[in-house]
Amino acid sequence: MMTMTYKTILTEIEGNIAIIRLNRPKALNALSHELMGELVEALNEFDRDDKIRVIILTGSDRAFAAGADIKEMADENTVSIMLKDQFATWDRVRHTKKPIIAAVAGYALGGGCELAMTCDIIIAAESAQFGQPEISIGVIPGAGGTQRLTRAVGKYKAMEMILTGRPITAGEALRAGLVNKVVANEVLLDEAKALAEEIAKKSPIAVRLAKEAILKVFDTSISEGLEFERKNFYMLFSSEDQKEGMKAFIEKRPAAFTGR
Ligand code: DAK
Repeated sequence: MMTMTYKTILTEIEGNIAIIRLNRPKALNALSHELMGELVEALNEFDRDDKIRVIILTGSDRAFAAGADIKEMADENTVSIMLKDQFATWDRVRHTKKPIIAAVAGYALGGGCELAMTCDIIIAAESAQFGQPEISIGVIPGAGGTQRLTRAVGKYKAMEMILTGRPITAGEALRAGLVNKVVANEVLLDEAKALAEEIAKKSPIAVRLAKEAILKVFDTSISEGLEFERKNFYMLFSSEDQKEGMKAFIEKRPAAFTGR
């Protein structure tokens, strides 16, 4: 059953399960402001709907999401990006009360990896690649990557991933504890639905309180880190390397960083 109509996502309901599919194929599902706004609207819609027990968030075979939209960010400065306060939108994802299963195929990079990590369970197709490549465009993760990735895979693996920007495969992600399960590409959504159906059978209130309790573990110490990351992320928009990195990406040429 289809639900509301959106421009950058597709939504569907099957029994007690809502499926949200990110749908900007030409931009590899880059997370534009519009897409994030629609995603949050859909999450709100399903969070309020008593018939829905579990939400699945997925992308295409090629990309879950290749990150925040670099073309939207490239000309931002510290003040403009702060005033847009996109964090308010992103924060809404983590405040969703119902469990969200990310079904990830292809690229889950930058904000895409962060979005998957904000979900509660991650099922990966064999084609999935997880990475935080922000360093290559002159910034750092800005939507929780330094905090959530480190909590998931530990300091050393997180350092390597974030400082080199190099992505890891689905198999490596499984070994590192970043994903729950790796499945063949063709059965990704079926596997996510099977898991969702299992959870949907439990008491919705117990599921809600269990999710809340599990997340509390992170909240007690994650907040300071997120604040710190945010300020540093804003600060990078005063640097020449951010301008150069993003411009070079758009012009499809290697970036020449000066460390200024
Ligand atoms: N943004 C905008 N467009 C993107 C994109 C992105 N992140 N990723 C890909 N595209 C676009 C490409 O520009 C290209 O568009 P056209 O040239 O055709 O118009 C199209 O998607 C296909 O991409 P490619 O031609 O590059 O495809 P390839 O197969 O050759 O390469 C790739 C795929 C995923 C390796 C490559 O596209 C790539 O490196 N993409 C960028 C990956 C990346 O650096 N991601 C991190 C972005 S920074 C925040 C919240 C979150 C964030 C920041 C702030 N707040 C709440 C304030 C997060 C930041 C990031 O994610």
